[in-house]
Amino acid sequence: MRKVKVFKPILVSNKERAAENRKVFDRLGAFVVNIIASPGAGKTSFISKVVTGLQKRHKILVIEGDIRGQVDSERLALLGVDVVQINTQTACHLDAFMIAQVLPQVHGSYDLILVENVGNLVCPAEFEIGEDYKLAILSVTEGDDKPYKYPLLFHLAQVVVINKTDLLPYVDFNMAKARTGILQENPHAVVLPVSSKNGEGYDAVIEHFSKEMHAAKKAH
Ligand SMILES: Nc1nc2c(ncn2[C@@H]2O[C@H](COP(=O)(O)OP(=O)(O)OP(=O)(O)O)[C@@H](O)[C@H]2O)c(=O)[nH]1
Ligand SMILES: [Mg+2]
Repeated sequence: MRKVKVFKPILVSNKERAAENRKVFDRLGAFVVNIIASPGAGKTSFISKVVTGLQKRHKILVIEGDIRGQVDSERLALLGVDVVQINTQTACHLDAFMIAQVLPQVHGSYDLILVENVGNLVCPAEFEIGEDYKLAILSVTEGDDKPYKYPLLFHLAQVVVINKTDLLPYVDFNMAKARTGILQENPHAVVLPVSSKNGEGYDAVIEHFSKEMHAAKKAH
């Protein structure tokens, strides 16, 4: 039997690579958001709304992570935003090494880099990529119990967007229960309910990003 020596745990070396990515992001001048949610929760819809709301005043890049294909990239490129695609083949998450592989394709400067992680509520939370923060999206059709059952993401996410609020009349989603579960994991989380269908709540999202980008620029 052949033995392979593992010198460092994968997550430790990922963390080191994430720190290197961070230096590149800093050189680009970018505020970087790692967007994590279940398949279909509305990551691409959210990114579309944010791009539409901010692209007149800010230079934005989207890094799109999917197991296969470029459906979302093509959808976003129609908005005129720069998009870089990563296909993970089998992996259920983006890691810092995958991000590092595409960074040489990124030129110029960006105010905001939005990373759409692979649709999954669990694995992506475990891997840092060099982001400023993780943003979780929970859609009301998934149920108000998700923060209680999948705690890691809600523990780590600085911002939690509750999407598809236009569907609230049709589903048993208790907003107060969801909010309590999120805040139990992270009392400092910013919770932003939105509808990507009718645009409700996006004024607060755009204001939030504008403030974060401004604060990050001042800090550098
Ligand atoms: N009613 C309603 N539908 C929404 C909303 N946001 C997204 N959708 C729909 O939900 C479906 C999935 O949205 P996407 O934005 O593609 O979701 P995603 O998380 O990017 O999906 P994957 O990339 O496949 O994981 C699409 O049919 C959207 O039109 C919303 O706020 N309200
Ligand atoms: Mg998508």
